[in-house]
Amino acid sequence: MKIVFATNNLHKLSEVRAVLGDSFEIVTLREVGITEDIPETGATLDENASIKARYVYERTGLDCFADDTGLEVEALGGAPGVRSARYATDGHDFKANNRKLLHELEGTKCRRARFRTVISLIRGGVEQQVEGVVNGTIATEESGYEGFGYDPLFIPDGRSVTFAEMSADEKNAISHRGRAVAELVKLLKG
Ligand code: ITT
Repeated sequence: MKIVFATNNLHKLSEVRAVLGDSFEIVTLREVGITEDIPETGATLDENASIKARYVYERTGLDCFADDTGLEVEALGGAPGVRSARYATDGHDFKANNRKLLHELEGTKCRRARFRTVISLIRGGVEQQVEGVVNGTIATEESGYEGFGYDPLFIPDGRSVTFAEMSADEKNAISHRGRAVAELVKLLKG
């Protein structure tokens, strides 16, 4: 089954490909001729996932899905949340985002956080949403080089290492995106 994944994030693409396996052929934005950044103007993850998926459906008429993900930190009232990509700067500067997060949490005892992924699927013109969540804590310094984004700072509950210290398979087995994609598979196979 062919389906377009509306992302420009190559890390996401490889994580999702690994979970979806061989039964689905993931087509990239570039392969369907969409080279521009899709504007993420929504106020919530749900809205942005929907905006990205609808953009692709309107342009191509193909079955597609989009993921919007945010890191929600309890002591920061849920920030950076929907602004996770542009927390420190206008771009996707992972290093600067992590530095800012550590700075904001300096001296803070409560370091509880969660990653949340919302996926919007459009199939046959009908849209459905699923989500995946993983709870954890924000470390006091970066560790590990795997993954991307806030992974070097996020220690999922039940583990003593960050996502960036895990293999892609280990992260996918418990992560927000792994869980959301498992729900997506249920929709696609249902
Ligand atoms: P697309 O919109 O093209 O899919 P993006 O990088 O803009 O890619 P999001 O808006 O969904 O993706 O993600 C916002 C940011 O959240 C992203 O830039 C990372 O900093 C962070 N993020 C998302 N998923 C993550 C993960 O699995 N691990 C660590 N950080 C993550």
